Amino acid sequence: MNPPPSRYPSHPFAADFVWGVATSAFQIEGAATADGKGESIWDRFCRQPGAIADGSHGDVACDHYHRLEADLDLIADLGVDAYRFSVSWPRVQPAGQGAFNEAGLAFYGRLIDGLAARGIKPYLTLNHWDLPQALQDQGGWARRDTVHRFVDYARHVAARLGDRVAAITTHNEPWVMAVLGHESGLFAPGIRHRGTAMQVAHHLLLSHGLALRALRADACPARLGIVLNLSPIGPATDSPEDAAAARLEDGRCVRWYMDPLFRGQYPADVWQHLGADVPLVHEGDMAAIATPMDFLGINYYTRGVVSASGTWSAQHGGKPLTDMGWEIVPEGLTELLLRLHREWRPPALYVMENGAAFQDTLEHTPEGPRVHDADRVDYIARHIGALDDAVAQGVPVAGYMVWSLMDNFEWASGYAKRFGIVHTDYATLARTPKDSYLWYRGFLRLQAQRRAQAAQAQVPVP
Ligand code: IFM
Repeated sequence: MNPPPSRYPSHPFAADFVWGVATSAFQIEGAATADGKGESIWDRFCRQPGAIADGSHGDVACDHYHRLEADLDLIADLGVDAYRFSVSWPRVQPAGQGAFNEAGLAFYGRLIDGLAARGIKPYLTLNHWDLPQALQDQGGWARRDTVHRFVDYARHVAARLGDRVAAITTHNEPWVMAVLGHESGLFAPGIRHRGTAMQVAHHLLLSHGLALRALRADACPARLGIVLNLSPIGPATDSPEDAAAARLEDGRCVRWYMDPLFRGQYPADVWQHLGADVPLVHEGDMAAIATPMDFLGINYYTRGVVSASGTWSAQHGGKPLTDMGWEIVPEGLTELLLRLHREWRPPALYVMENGAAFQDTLEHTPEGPRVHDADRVDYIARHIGALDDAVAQGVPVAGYMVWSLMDNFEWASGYAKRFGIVHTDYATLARTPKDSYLWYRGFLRLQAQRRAQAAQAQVPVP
């Protein structure tokens, strides 16, 4: 299927705008113990009864580790400029400190070289949640020493791979690791303690800043940043109580990360609200966290609606939902990008993840297997339109990546939630490009044509 071009956003994007697709190591690689890989906190967490909705784990996942070449071809056929992936820390440094695992590093070397050979820019994430379990056994991200272990790991990976990637991001979604991992306990390592969560968040931010300083001192040529999951968060009603609740939730989810990264301070209202749960901050920490970045990455999926009687209200104002139960609010992306630009002025912004889970059906037709995921096509098209609206209003957005290349392990939801633009058959591990893949490919071809036309128009007539 090739949807009509009228479905594509009409404005041309800048010639150097980066279009991509994203994944993360634990969600697709599998090969949980292959070639010397160490255990991660997610390997361990999946073994806890009831932790994962369908009782699954990441041992095989999409088996990307053993299907690298075919998956690289899928990425290349899509026509993207960039591929965002993460390095599994326990694959390259099994104990999280000490010896590095050459076989693990070699895998990422092959991945990066394979992308380069296909003309695709690698965007590398150092930490997409899979902390080595050996470090968790010593206290994990709640322990200050883990900050220094991360900096060592970052320096080693950057020294080995940093000259072959376009960008390195330190952490993916520190809020998720801190709050879902250590306050609600829904994600690994499954801790339920707010004070611990706030200390974890501080250590993640600190390790980001110290890693940036170290990589710059090592003359790492890649552009450096972090990726936050952010949403516009508003009140459920006009009541002052709901407004106050929404402001606080915005403080905990957005300002708690943006203020230290761009202003070197935590928001005073949230600090006061936390009482005894505030993190221990050493002298110099805040300046380190605010080390200037080359870009800020954001992941956008939905908005937040908050009421005083219970945060993240269930009232959805009639908006359609994805299979995650998340409201579909493309205009929220425009609003968010405008606010980030207005309030914190990041030097450049990338939408590092955007996409949706829907119940897809794999159909066996005479032409072969097909997945008609019109909902996902619509979701992506409307969000690219919303991004376009922000760009038109002057926000310096430099790139956009669809989450995700293929259906994969969706954390505590297991394999039941499908975010891929490529369908994964978990029985056979066959990949089938969905209509959304074909749509995105068509969109990217149109962008490439426009770029070529623009370049031609600039060539002086002899
Ligand atoms: O699958 C996740 C990803 O790992 C981080 N961002 C949100 C996605 C969808 O839940």
